[in-house]
Amino acid sequence: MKLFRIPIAACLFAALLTGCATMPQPNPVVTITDPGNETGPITRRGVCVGLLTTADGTRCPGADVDARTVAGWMADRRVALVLDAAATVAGVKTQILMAAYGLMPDDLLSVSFSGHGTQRPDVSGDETDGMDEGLVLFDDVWWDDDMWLFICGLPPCRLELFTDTCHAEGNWRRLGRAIHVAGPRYVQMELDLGDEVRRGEWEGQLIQNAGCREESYSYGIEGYGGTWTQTLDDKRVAGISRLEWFEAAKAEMPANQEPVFATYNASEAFINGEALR
Ligand SMILES: [Ca+2]
Ligand SMILES: [Ca+2]
Repeated sequence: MKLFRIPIAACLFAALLTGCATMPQPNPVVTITDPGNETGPITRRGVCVGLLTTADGTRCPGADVDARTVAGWMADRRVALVLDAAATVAGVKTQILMAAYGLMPDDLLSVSFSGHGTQRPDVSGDETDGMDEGLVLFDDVWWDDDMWLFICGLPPCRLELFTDTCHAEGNWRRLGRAIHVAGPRYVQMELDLGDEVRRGEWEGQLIQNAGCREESYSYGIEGYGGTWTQTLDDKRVAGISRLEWFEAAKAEMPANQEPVFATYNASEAFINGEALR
């Protein structure tokens, strides 16, 4: 979602003016739900991250609602709901690692991020648009390059990302990803930029359900949620496939926010598999 960051120096100055040297921080919140039925044909786990507020006091309208909404889609599995002060870069990585522990290639790990996204000039030469994208977590930004290397360290599984942030399409980067365009099943392969940026390999399968294109903004309303997440929620139908669900929700989106369905090494069975049950 659109980011209006308040410089840390300004926050400290404001704190000194009010005689408050340390700003109060909310307690970390990680709620683990476990229906205890992980004994089906595959194991399913979820991590839902929402940042209504970051350490510098920046608010992201509706991000907390989104995390709870997505967690509600995963009532069949163990879910870690990671909010605000618990959603530091280290905290989010830890929750994903714990959820991924022991997963096998056909198992499903669903991870959602709702909060602000941001950009910086590309530092590694792998961006066709010249900009890195990052998730604004509680204490710092989790940049796309680092996220991809982190993913490469996960056990091979089926990883489903829901990212409702500004610049969401760019939250992870890897050559060879495919963008699925609604309507004709046209698949555009990303440009090959050379061996130098061919770093990081992962044998798992990835689907990203992104709220907007990498150059664009996602929007949300405090107390209601992100436009993309809530539109997906409106289009929830039992038995719908992942790609059908994406396309049904995308058709309802306003013209200023175009969601993206991107994949890496994902099988047709994963892409067209049942999204909800
Ligand atoms: Ca980019
Ligand atoms: Ca990058």
